[in-house]
Amino acid sequence: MNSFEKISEAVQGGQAPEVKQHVQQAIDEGNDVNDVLDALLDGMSIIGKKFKNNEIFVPEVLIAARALNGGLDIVKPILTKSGIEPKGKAIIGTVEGDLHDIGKNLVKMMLVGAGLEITDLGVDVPAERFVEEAIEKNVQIICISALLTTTMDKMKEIIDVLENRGVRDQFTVMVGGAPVNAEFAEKIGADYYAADAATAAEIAQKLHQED
Ligand code: B12
Repeated sequence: MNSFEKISEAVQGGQAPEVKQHVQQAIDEGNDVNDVLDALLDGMSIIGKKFKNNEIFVPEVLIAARALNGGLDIVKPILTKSGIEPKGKAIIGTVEGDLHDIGKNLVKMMLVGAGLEITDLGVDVPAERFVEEAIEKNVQIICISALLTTTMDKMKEIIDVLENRGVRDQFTVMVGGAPVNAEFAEKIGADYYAADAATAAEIAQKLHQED
């Protein structure tokens, strides 16, 4: 088994110390940190499939998620080491009723790496709070994550609150998460959809070049 396979296996097994050890080893061997990240996500993606097929249940998923986060803690400083002045500000959060935060945290990490200053509102964030924080922190971009088909409509609610308060034009709204796609983003009136964290960072960077 190569280092990447070991990382993926250890995430699937929820073995936090092993994940950290293999991640560190892969980095020390000189592997590209993006490939190490892919190996971590590969483990989680397999867990996702097993969860879907009822082969494993919430506790196993949580243990795998904790192991994944241990590995992410090691790659994070490397991915975010941009050493440049913030190029703009964004807030990010997961919608009300939704507790999934692994993808959100990855997007946050990549945006920090792209040079943005990020305020993380966490999970289960009501629409009003997204808007209040965006205004108070004077951000340019509002990033919204949803992982459940039952919560993705909360994204529309945030856009409605922005419109009702007459501030919709002040912000760029970017949405993402497994059930979300470009068509849904357009339907609810979001400005951008990104399928993954790297694309989200590319979009954010482009937006600032246009300023
Ligand atoms: C881990 C997990 C959990 C963990 C969450 C731990 C945590 N701290 O996040 C726990 C065990 C708590 C959990 C609970 C539940 N879960 Co869950 N969970 C998952 C699982 C297996 C993986 C999600 C994940 O982290 N993926 C890895 C990350 C990296 O990927 P990602 O989140 O998609 O993020 C990427 C992109 O989507 C994008 N992105 C994400 N956010 C954003 C935001 C922006 C702005 C942008 C641009 C991009 C972007 O970039 C990310 C990185 O590239 C998925 C299965 C799956 N395949 O998605 C189910 C899944 C999402 N869960 C599901 C369900 C049903 C539940 C529960 C209802 C189960 C239950 N019966 O209790 C609860 C709901 C709890 C709640 N209220 O939120 C279903 C949802 C089905 C649906 N259609 O709605 C899924 C799809 C599993 C399934 N197939 O049945 N879950």
